[in-house]
Amino acid sequence: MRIVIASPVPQAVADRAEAEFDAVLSQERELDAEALVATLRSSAARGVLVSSRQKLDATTIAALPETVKIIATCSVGFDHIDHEAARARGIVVTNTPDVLTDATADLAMMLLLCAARRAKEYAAVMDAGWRKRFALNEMLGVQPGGKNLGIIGMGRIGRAVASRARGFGMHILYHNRHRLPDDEAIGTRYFDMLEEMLPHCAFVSLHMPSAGSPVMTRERLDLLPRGAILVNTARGDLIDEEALLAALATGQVGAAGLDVFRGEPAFDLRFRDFPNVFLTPHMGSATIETRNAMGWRALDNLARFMEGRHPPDAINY
Ligand code: 8YV
Repeated sequence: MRIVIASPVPQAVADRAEAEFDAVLSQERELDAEALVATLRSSAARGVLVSSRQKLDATTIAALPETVKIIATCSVGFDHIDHEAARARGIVVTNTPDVLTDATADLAMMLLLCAARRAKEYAAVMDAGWRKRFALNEMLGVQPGGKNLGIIGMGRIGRAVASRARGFGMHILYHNRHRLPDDEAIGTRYFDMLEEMLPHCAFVSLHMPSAGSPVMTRERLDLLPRGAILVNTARGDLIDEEALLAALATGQVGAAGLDVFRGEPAFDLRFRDFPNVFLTPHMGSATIETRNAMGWRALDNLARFMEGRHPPDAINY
């Protein structure tokens, strides 16, 4: 089956694609929507592998040639694809769950610790040459142990973060669409109402899909204990960024670790002005092991489709 790989992928993934498929690769650049449609049209490919950076909105889906029957995204989120428009055209959309859980949870903990322990400020001191030792009461961070971490969205990644946070001695509170069956066993406390959970959370980490509107609004940020620390490795549109900037300016939010932003890769440059905000460029799944596993998983979905079987990670059929 001919496929288009619309984004540069790890070499092992490219090698497998070329071995198992009639693959049209794009190892030098991400194909934008226009180039993607043109390549799919000229190649008459039946499948395409994309990343979360490629936006396949209704207009792009409508422009896809009839030959396209499956879109395999190398991401667990699929808010960059109008999967209902794809379904209306008989196009299956698949994602890559599970394989990026650990990498993303690791980055969430990294951001939590970097925010709590003033990593950006410490790095700036060293970059400037570190000329003076700090006194016992200077440049102090906060310790996660013994503190409450509020997890918003207790899916695979949320649970993996909870497991890591417990290792740091944190107590896990969570808000989710439903209560988990094993709260007692894993020591978590469920809150049906986010507004009831937030006043108890010295730390909050977001792990839910894009909701189309902010979950962390000004009102909810104001419910947090003063100085709370916010982490986001999920989606930028989950936070009212103007409200967060204001909360950071007053100290209501004491620090933040952010990997995702509205309007990526453009992001609100005012976040750079805060020494207590640690920023990363949407790299939750960005490890060698995970990006290979994601590519493998996407190719598995394409291979199953090629064999006439339903892809295991289909999200719209
Ligand atoms: C992607 C992401 O993994 O998986 C997701 O939903 O948010 C991203 O981290 C990455 O952009 C590769 O597509």
